[in-house]
This record gives sequence, structure tokens and C-alpha cells, in this order.
Amino acid sequence: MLSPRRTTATSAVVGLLAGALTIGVAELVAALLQRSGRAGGTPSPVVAVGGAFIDRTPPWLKDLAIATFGTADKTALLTGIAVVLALVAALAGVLAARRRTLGLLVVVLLAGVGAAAVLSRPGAAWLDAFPTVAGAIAGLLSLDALTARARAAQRPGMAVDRRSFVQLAVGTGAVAIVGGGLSQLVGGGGRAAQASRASVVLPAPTSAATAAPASATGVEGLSPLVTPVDAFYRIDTALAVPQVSKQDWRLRIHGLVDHEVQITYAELLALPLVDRMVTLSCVSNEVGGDLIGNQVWRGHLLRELLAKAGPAKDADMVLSTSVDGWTAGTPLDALTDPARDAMLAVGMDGEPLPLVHGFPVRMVVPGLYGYVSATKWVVDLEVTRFDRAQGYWTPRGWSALGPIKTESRIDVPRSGASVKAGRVAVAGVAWAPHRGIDAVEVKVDDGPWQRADVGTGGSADTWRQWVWAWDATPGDHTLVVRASDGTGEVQTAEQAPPAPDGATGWHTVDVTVA
Ligand SMILES: Nc1nc2c(c(=O)[nH]1)N[C@H]1C(S)=C(S)[C@@H](COP(=O)(O)O)O[C@H]1N2
Ligand SMILES: [Mo]
Repeated sequence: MLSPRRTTATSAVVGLLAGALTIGVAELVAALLQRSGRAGGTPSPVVAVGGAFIDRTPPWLKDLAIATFGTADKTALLTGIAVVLALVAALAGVLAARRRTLGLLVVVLLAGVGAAAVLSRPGAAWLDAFPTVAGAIAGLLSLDALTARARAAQRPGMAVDRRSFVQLAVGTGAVAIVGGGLSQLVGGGGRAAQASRASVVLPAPTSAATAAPASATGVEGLSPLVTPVDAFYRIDTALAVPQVSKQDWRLRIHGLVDHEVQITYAELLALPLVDRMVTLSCVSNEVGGDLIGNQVWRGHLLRELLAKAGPAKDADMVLSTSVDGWTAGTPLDALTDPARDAMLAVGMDGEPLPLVHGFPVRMVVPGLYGYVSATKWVVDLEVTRFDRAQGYWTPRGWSALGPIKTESRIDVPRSGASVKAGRVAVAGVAWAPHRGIDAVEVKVDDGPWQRADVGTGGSADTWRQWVWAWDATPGDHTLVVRASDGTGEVQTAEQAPPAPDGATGWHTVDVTVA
């Protein structure tokens, strides 16, 4: 006889194996369904549960997650789901060893949660629940068989039974692993979109972005004026990057308009495209944070497309929707203003948008935080009113309007750095998108504000680099920066958290001079 503790451990392992098989089968069938093009929304129960969880995340938790895990918040969530799944699966195994129906009930409940999540996702069809059901059936059968054999193997002297249990256990584990692995391979919807992107040839822009500066502001550690694409921050609610091929993409403009407009990707590329350098910032960016980047976007001006639709006089918002059901509410006048180049972007740094940044088409609006303007994988624009519609984050505690606040950041020296006494370059970036940066000032300890040199690259719609030459004296010092925007307004010292409409306060850095 095995000790009770070992029996429990064996039962837990049985549960884990059955759980792994459930997920492996469900994910494989989901990947096959997605690949067949018959999936409506999110057939993967793991991704669906994660997505449903994200949609129900209160602002404080979202902030905490981003503050703790940064852009690895999705990995953190998936890890959390895996841990919870493992615990529940182990519990199912232990319960099944005591009462068969109890263990099976746990699997059924788990599958119920998965199926409910799948069916609640945007675009869901009944068929999307099939992978979860298939996984649950595999899980139930394996839990039952493994529990029975484990029990048989626990009788003394039953070497044959023990061997047969181990064989089944190893087999179940292997099938689970192969299923999970294959699902990653088959999950080649990703490759279809990737191949579609690779086949895109972007037409040249009819109008160039602001010229790059004659001389780069070269201080080591200073953010480059243009953020490299692979270093550009990524924020969205999509656990699995939406996969849209160029031939499947359509945009519909409707609502309070004179004429509905529909446009395909090929038609969009045939329209005049412009290059514009625009700084994108996340409203969740903390003072001194890095959820901000500057790039050259290529796209068609939204005001031209909206003019074809003819927005009604009483409309004041455009609700943009992504293929995965995320929405942003943007003031209509920010999109029609001839002085603000809001665009339907197809390119980033001269290349088609990377999948994670919204391939094939996204919105880019100078001066507004991403959550109210920068819809990636955009497929629908509804001209409407703020008193009738809300973007995704508004009912979750974020402001309906999101103009980017004036902010500045010290990149070098880094906080906690030790520098040599004498000339030290203090440098960073400052932004007040669409209002522009007028001046940047730096202060050491309780000294006077001193004017920094603002770089020549960029425009009113981008961040600006700045440098200040500091005569550093030995000791511990605190550096502070503040900017003034194009209207002459000085960046507020008042500290505010990101929620509900963007962080404020002066960025400070502590350094030691030796
Ligand atoms: N479809 C979709 N678009 C989205 C989001 C999203 O969650 N889903 N997040 C927005 C937010 S909050 C920001 S800050 C920007 C970030 O764009 P990036 O990931 O290309 O940097 O995308 C915006 N567009
Ligand atoms: Mo954001």
C-alpha cells in the first residue's frame, strides 16, 4: 500500500495530466478551427479567458499590472492563468480519487468557464466553443481512466497495474505536449497574416514627414528622436495578436453620415498617402516612464475619407472599432481639423505596420493618448456622439477625452548614476504633442531654472530632444526637468497618477558626483 500522502500526490498528478490533455486538445482544435477560417472570434479557451479577464480589469489593477510587469503584463496574466489551471486540475485529480463524480464535475465546471469566455468574445460563433468541448471530453476520459488505473496500481504487488498506469500517464502527458506544440505550429493564421504583410509594397508618400535634423543631438543614453520600430512600446488588450490579411481587410464608415463609405486595403493604398512624424503616448505612462515613442507613420488623411462620408452637423465623436472588438472614442473635430493630420496609417518607418502595431491599418492622431485615438487593426468607424457612445476604457474609469499632457523626461544621467565632477551632459525628451514644445528647463537641487537646448528635429506633433551642460560639483544632487508648451504654459508640478486622464508632475533624478 502507498502512504496516504503519496496517494494524494499521485491523484494530483493524475489531475494535472488530465488538465494538460484538456488544454492541449482544446488548443490544437482551436488552432485548426482558426486556420480553417471558420472561427468567429476567439476559439482558444485560454486566450478567451485571458481576454475576458482583461476586459473586466478595473483601472487600478490595470495600472498595478503595468507598473509591476510593464509590457510583460500579458505574460504575467498567462502565467497566472496557468497556475490557477494547474491548481484546479490537481484538485480535480484529488477529488476524483475520492468521488468520481466530484472530480468530473470540476472538469465540467472548468470547461463551462472556458466555453462561456469563448462565447462572450467579440465575433463569437457557436462553433468557437467546439475546441473547449473537445478538450473537456478528452479531459474527462483521461481523468476517469487514469484515476481507475492509479487505484488498481495502489493494491499491493500489482506490478502489472502499476506499469499500465505509468504507461497511460506518460501517454497522456505526451499527447498533451504534442497537442500543445502542434497548436503553436498550426496557429499559423499568424503566418498567413505575416505573409500577407510581407507581400505589401507601400506606395511612396505624396508628402514627406518633417525632415530629420541636420545634426543629431548625440548624447549617449539619450532617446533617439525616432524610436526604432522594434523598441517601440506595445500596449493593447489583445492576448493573441489579431491576424488580419490585407485581402480580408475592409473599413466601414457609417453612423451619422450622408453616405456610408466602404474601403478595401487596395483602395486605401491607391489614395494619396503622407508621411508624418507623430509621437504616440499611452495614458498609463508614469512620469519618467517609457510607454511613449516617436515614429514616422504613413497613411491617408482621415479628414479626406471622412469628407467623403459627410458627417452630420450634430455628430461630435468617431467610435473606431478593431477587429477584436476594442473601441476608441475620438473627438470628430480632431479627425477633420485641417491643421491636425490624423490618419489611417498603413506604414511605420516606411514599412507596412508590424502585426503588433496594427497591420494592416490603424489610426494615428497627433496630440491624443492612444486609448482615445490609436485603434490598431481598425475595421469600423462609426460617426456618433459622446452622449451616445463610449470607447473601451471610458466605462472602466478613464476620461472620455484624452489630450496628451505636457511632460518631460531626463534620460541621462540615469537615476542613481555616479558621474565625474565637471561638464556633464544632462539630456532627455519633452513633449506636448500638437501644441509643441517651447522651452525646456533644468534645475539642480534648489538652484535656479536653467534653459536647456532643444533639438531641431521633430515637430509640434512629436517629442523633442533636449540637452543641458551641467557643471557638476561633488556631492549628491537632484536634477529636475520641466517643459513649456507652444501656448507658453509651463508643465505642472502637481503630481497626478495616470488614471483617469494622464500622469503629471516633474521628473527628477538623483545622482552622485565624485
Ligand atoms: N485594437 C486595439 N488598438 C489599440 C489598443 C487596444 O487595446 N486594442 N490600445 C491603445 C492604446 S491604450 C495605446 S497606448 C496604443 C499603443 O499603440 P502601440 O502598441 O502601437 O504602441 O494603441 C491603442 N490602440
Ligand atoms: Mo494606452
